Amino acid sequence: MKTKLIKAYHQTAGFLKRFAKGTKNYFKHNALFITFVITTLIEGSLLRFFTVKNFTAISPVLADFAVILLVGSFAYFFKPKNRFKYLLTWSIIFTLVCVINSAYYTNYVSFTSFSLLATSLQILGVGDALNTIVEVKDFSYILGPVILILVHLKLKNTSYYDSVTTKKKAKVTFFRVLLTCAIALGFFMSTVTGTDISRLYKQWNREYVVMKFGTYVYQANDLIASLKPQISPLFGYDTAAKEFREYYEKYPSETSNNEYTNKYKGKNVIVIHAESIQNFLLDTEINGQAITPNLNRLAEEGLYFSNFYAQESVGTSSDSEFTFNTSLLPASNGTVFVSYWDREYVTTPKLLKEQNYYTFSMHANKGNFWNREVMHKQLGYDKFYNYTNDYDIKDEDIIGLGLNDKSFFAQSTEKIKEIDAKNENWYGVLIMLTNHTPFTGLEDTTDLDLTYKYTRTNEETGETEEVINNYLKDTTLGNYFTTAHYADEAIGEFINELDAAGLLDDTIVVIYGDHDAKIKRSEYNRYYNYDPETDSILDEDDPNYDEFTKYDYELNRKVPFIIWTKDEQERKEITKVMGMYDVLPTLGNMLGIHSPYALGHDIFSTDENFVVFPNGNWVTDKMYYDSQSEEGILLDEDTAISTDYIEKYTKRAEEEVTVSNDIIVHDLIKKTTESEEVIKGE
Ligand code: GP9
Ligand code: MN
Repeated sequence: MKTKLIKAYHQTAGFLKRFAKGTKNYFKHNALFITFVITTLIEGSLLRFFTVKNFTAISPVLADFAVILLVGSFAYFFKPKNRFKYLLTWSIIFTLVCVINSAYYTNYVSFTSFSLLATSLQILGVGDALNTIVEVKDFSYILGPVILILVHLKLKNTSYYDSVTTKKKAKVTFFRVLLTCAIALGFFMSTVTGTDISRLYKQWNREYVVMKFGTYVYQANDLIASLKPQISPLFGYDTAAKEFREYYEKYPSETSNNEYTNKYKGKNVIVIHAESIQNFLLDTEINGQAITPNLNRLAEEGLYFSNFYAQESVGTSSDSEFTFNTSLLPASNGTVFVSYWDREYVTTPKLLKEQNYYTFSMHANKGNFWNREVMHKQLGYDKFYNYTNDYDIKDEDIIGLGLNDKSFFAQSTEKIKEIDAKNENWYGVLIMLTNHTPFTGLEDTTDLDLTYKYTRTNEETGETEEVINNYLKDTTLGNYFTTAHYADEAIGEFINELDAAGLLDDTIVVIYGDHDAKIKRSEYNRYYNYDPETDSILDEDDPNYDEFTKYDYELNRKVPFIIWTKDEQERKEITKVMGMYDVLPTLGNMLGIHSPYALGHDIFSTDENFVVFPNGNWVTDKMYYDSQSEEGILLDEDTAISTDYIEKYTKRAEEEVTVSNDIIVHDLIKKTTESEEVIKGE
């Protein structure tokens, strides 16, 4: 018995010794590979640390680990000397993924997509906006390749590259790495649920995908998803068409009958697409001066929808134009204007054309920006007036991306006069531009005082003195107030010009903010927690400190929506929650048009409205729900919310995002109409 025990002891000790030696040897001969794995793994976790914050979760680490091992394993097919080049190439690729996503998240609170490459020219067009979005932390990932290079240089000075492994041994190591990869993958897969797989497939809940599948699986999956515009119409059509039919059977888009039905039928329509105008501006005064006095007046006199959200995705302005005119949501990958412009959509201009309206759009940026020249035709505008062909541009009139709003409106009024003379009815959308990120160029000309003035007693002299702090001056938020103030003045002047030209008599004016200004949360936090004594943000422990939370930020993204007429003033505020996709059903009912494919609702005919965002988040009057983190907040403290309520809207959000994307990708409006015609024998 004793000898048996001794034998077992010796065997175990031998095994442990061999294992330790083997491990030591492995590290000794694979130092470069291990450095590659560790640095790349840390980069992936660091990205989650700076973005979605779940860097301690195990499943994304396992997924990252498996991807890195898989990619890295092929290094063993190279001669030892060339392995460095192979691993460095991949280290740079992984680092780029992290740097770009990190910077992108800083700006858009989401992860980037290959489909944006198609729109990269648009992004370049935004010019110096790029300078403001990159932070030092976004470059921290570069340490990965730097460490790899340093380790390589160190190893080069030793006999490492001469001593490491024979071909046969390399093959064995390759299979060992692959086996480790398979084990990591196995552990990872055991944590994956059906919902996870479905989200990976759909890819619109980007934060969730990164949180669960890690950085590198996300990006690889995104690459596949981004090729979908070319590939996916070939696959999945039958399922999409079936779901499409079922959706509209379950939730038919019905015409409404209420006090506003046909109220503005036959009226001309001017739509003002107010670039980056957020709703809180209307309630904001700086040193007793309103930022948007003209919008305030129009909101007071007209129908003012004060709880209104844009539903844009990466296509920003163009997405809002799309949703406004179609009552569909933006595409889950890429943008409709750039990637899916050739599909058929039911739109406000097209529907009005059936009533003999002349339809047009006007914008003082280049015509090819967001592919508008092509897409506006598809949306049904008879003519798109743009910077390239139709406006007189003097150098001194350029602010930011193009002609300033005041000159744009003045020149547009002349064109509208001509249109009005030639057409019985018309519908025109004017897309503003000056209040565009980075909100610069007007600092020296504004009458808005962004400083903070107060009096205090000088401790030494005992006299009262006035102190002037910069406060919002030279901050992005302050610059935003300045350009928004200018945009508001431009709107005011435009209304006067239209009035003077007699163009308001038979016209309704519709104004919407196209999306929020994408200003960082920290700027708002400072704005709302400003301490004049120290000229900085209050201490978090201060009893007056009131954090501007992530939910405050999301809710503050609201934009104004106003319907105004000169003579028949409604003077009504509608506080029910509403989204951009509710415009076509609501405004359409007033104009006597209807889209059978609208996802939104006529706000005057719904009991409880809800707004779904392209990432699956949703909001009602009772709650804002973040489906990325699966948490929400109550908006009405007096009402209890059940889990059924949350499940109901989360499911509805998924259904809406899916059906909308299917319509876009598979061109379902066109295809199903065609097949119905075939059935009817037309
Ligand atoms: C570009 C303008 C701004 O022409 O509409 O676009 P955005 O950057 O807001 O999408
Ligand atoms: Mn915009």
